This record gives sequence, C-alpha cells and structure tokens, in this order.
Amino acid sequence: MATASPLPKPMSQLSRAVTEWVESVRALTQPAEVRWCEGTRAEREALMAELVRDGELLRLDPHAFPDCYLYRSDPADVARVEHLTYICTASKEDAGPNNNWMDPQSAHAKMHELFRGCMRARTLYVIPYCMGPIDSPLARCGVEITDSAYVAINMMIMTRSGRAALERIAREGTFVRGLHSTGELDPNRRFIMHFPEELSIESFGSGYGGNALLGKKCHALRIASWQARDEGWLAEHMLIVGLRSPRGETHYVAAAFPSACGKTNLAMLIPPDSMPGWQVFTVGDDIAWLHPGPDGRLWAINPEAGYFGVVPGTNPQTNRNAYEMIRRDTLFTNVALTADQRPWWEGLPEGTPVIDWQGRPYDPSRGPAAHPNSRFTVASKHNPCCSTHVDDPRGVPISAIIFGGRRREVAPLVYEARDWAHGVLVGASVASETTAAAVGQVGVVRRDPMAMQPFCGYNFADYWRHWLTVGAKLTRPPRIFHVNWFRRDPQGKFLWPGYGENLRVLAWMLERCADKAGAVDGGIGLLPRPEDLNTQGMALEPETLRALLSVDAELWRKEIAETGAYLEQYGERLPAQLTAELAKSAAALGA
Ligand code: GTP
Ligand code: SPV
Ligand code: MN
Repeated sequence: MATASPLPKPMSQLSRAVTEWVESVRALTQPAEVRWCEGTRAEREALMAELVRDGELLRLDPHAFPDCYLYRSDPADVARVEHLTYICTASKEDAGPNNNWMDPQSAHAKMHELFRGCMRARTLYVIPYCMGPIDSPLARCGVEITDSAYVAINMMIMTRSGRAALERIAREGTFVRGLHSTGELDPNRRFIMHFPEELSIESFGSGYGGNALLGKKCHALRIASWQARDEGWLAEHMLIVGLRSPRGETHYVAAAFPSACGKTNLAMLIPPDSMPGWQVFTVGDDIAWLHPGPDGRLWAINPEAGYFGVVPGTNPQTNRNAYEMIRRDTLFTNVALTADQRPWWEGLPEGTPVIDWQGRPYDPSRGPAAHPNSRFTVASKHNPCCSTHVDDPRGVPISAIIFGGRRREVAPLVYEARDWAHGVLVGASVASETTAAAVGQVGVVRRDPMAMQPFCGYNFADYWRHWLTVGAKLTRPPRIFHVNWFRRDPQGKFLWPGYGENLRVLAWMLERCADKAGAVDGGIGLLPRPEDLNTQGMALEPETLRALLSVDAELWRKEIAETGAYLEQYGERLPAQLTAELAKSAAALGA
C-alpha cells in the first residue's frame, strides 16, 4: 500500500539561526510580507509574472525571445559604486590602502538607521544560496535578504538557491548574512558595507548588479577572499575555461581581467575555422575559487551558476555562443528595444532601436541606445559550450593562470612570468583602462592588481603575501602569463582581432606548459617570437605581429618605476620578494 510522503517542512523551520536572523531583520525593516525562496522554476516564473503585471518587467517578443524579459534600472543606478563600498574591519590596516574603511561599530550604526522601517509596504525575500556545487566541500553558503524582486530573480539564476542551500546551512550551521534594501535609490544614501570578521554584508540604496546581488562580488570575492586567506585558498575575479587540443588533451586555464575586459568572451570563445580540432568548454566567466589539491596542483570551482554579462558588443562575429545563449530564458537589464519588442544593443548587426535603455524614444544625440553597462542574466546551463565539470565537487585542475588588462600601449599581446613569484608581481602590476562597469570616468589607466582592486576584502600587501604562500605549497604550480587584447595603433584601431583568435595565444601557453614552444626573454618576461604563434589563416601583417610582440624598453622603464611607486604605498607589509622581482625586471631593461 502506498504511504503518503510527509509534507516538506516549511523553509522557516529548517535552520533556527537563519530564522532568528530573518525575524530580527523583519522587526527592524517592517516589511508587509516575508517570502522564503524555495528555488523552483515555477516560483521564479510566478514572480516574473507578478513583476510584468506591476510594470516592473517587460516581456520581450515571445517568438524571437521566448521567456526573455527587460528590466530598466533607475538611470542613476547602473553600475557598481566603488567609492561607496567599504571594508569594515576592527583594524584599518587590515583593510589596507586598497579599500575604503569604516570601523564596524559606526558602519553598523549608520546602516541600522537606513534599514529602520525601510521595507514598509514592501515584500522581504529570503534567498538561501550556495556558492559552488551544492555537494562540494569547497562551496560556501549564504542567505540574502532583499526587498527587491529583481534582485531575488537574479540570485535565483546566478546561484544554487532555495531549499537545498538552506538544508546545507542547517547542517553546517554557518552562512554569510547579506542584507540588502533598494532604499529610495538616493546616491547620497547608498552604501555597500562588508564585515569580513562577522561574515556579513549590508547594502543599501542600489538595486544594481554587484552592489545588490550579494552572492557575487560581495560574498564570493570580498568576504571569500578574507576566508580564503585564513583557510589557505584563493578567491579570484577569474574565468575558468577548458581547452581541448586536437591531440585530445584537455587543460584548464583561469584568467583575471578587470571588469568589462573580456572574461565572459574568453570563457566561451569559438575556435577560428583555421584551428580545426580545438574545443572550448566554459567552467566559469567571472569568479574562481582556487584550492591547492592533494596532488600539488591548483584546483578551481566556479561558485556561480549563471552569467551576469556585458550585453553591448555581443554578436555572431564576436561571440556566437553568447549570442545564441541569450535568445531564451534571459533577463536583460538596461538594453534598448526595437519596434517589435526585441532587445537591441550597440554592436548588434540586425534590428533598429526605437526605445532607449531609459524607456524614451531613441535619440542618438542623447548617447547610446543600450547602456554601455547593460547586462544579461542567464543560467550557465544555457551556454552551448558549458563544461560537464561545472557541478564537479572537486573542480578542475588549473594548468595556467592569466592576468590581463586593457592597455592601448605598453603591454604586449602576451608574455610569460619567469616563475610563480614573478607571476605574483605580474599580477600585482596589472593596470587597465577603466570601463562602464563602475561609476566614474571611463578610459583612464588605473592600477588593478589581479583585477581585484574593487574586490579584495583585505590589505593587498597581505593578499600578495598569501599568493606567494599558496604558490610555495604547490608542487605542480600553474604557469603564469599576462595578456593584452587591446593594444591599438596610432589611429586607435585594435592591432589584434581578439575574441576567437585569442585561442592562438592560449595554444602557445599550453605548448609552453608542455615545454614544446619557444620564447625569448624580453626583460619583462618571456615572449613568443612571431614564429612561435600559430597565425595560420589569419590576415595579420607581419609588422602588426611584430608590434604586438614588442617591448618598448623606454616605456617599460617608466612602467616599472610607476609600479614601484605604487607598491611602495603598502610600506612594511609589502613582501620583499615582490620588490626583488621588480628589481630583476628593472635590471634586465637597463633601468
Ligand atoms: P565583467 O562582467 O564586467 O567582469 O566583464 P568581462 O571581463 O566578462 O568582459 P566581457 O567579456 O563581457 O567583455 C567586455 C567588453 O569587451 C565587451 O564589449 C566585449 O565585446 C569586449 N571584448 C571582449 N573580448 C575582446 C577582445 O578579445 N578584443 C576586443 N577588442 N574586445 C573584446
Ligand atoms: C563586474 O563589474 O566585474 C561585473 C558586474 O562582473 S557586477 O556584478 O556589477 O560586479
Ligand atoms: Mn566581473
């Protein structure tokens, strides 16, 4: 005889610690209603339908873009706000010169006042989530409380959320507490506060991306980098990609580029026709958690389950995988619209924008139709080249680490670090032109070590020391490289075609890892000679390739002096090994 299975326990009864915290937040913020997120697709669809009814979401043409929606954020809330983002540690030195700092007591007091009664007449959503495969010992859980349904939907796509995550939290007893309210979107009452010593985050006044989806940059980078230092691993702003060579060997590479500098594109690149037999698999496009494994290699998991990617520039030529991926089941933020309710953005070869990202009739004199930091949110399982290892609890072994930036001059297409310690200096020296991913001027070169300037939850000097310590533990460390896809000619044209063609550079790296490719010492590190790169089938002038692989000693002596001055501000905490590595490069360049 069949027995009726018992009703599942209500979410609010699974973890006493979570329930008590939700209750205290409810008392403080005074919402009209509390909703616990179960993490089902039906629940997400119901929530989207509600938002469509309320006019907060727009349903896109269901024939061309099934299950796709458009969300328009407040025009003054379109990017991360680094100047309003704080690390609140007991000691200011622990946050370091790389972070804004506030003492935890003052920060809590300030946020308490902002949160008091802020959810009146709103719904409070409780989203338990797991960063990483749900059964991986490397994964970590958190709970986000938010009064934004848009944020809740994004978190449901970007993380493994709901009941399974809450069950893991109930078993483990620890979780990161992330409290978020959209507030009244006043840029003067907007703060993103991190309390790494308490494993908590408080975010008020923005509903956008990295300010509000607290599992992403706030937890998986700022809080996790602090935990990683204590526990002996690394939390990095890196994509993870698998490359299968025509010989049938698969190697995994992790790459750190600053925001809007090419991670999503490299993570899902399509091999050029003239490189038959290569296959590419995406493990992650933005964040990697890297652990020294028992075999002396570095192993990586992607803590996320979806992509929050830059829309402009996505087209069949640059990234056909992404272009196909965002044609269904995708949430668009701040793109333009065509007359037939299709999304439109700069770089799209078809369609005509009639409504801009702010919902106004499109007028080119007012700037681009889609916001330059417009984004898509989509589950990674929709990526046509998603790796079968995304749910692998052990992660994947990393053969090479790449650092890179957006530099119109100075940095060559690629170079290899002499060894791990030099690689840490190469990472620490990254400088890149700013982009629309953060509020502020675009196109100015700034220091962005390891692409972590906005995301490292502690003092960079301690972080570099930690990188050196982790490297010393690895008996088979990944080789470290630096790339620059963005070098330009004096007319401003990119010298390198980029996108799929970047595989040629990755192929050279893998050959280097196998000791099969040549290189020359360029003083700053090892560079391929033109003949070491596979450029077969490319229309690249020999002079262009030579320019891409050139090291201008004069410019580099200046670069090294600037790097030295930058590192000096970290004072006594700066590891002496970095200074020694910099001195080696300076000597090699005759400085
Ligand atoms: P975040 O999500 O902000 O961390 O960005 P990301 O690092 O994932 O950058 P993404 O891949 O989204 O690329 C950002 C912009 O750079 C897009 O407009 C791309 O079209 C452009 N881009 C990416 N790769 C290349 C490349 O190889 N060459 C050139 N010229 N542009 C590129
Ligand atoms: C970035 O800015 O690096 C992003 C987008 O990946 S956000 O989620 O806003 O941080
Ligand atoms: Mn990013």
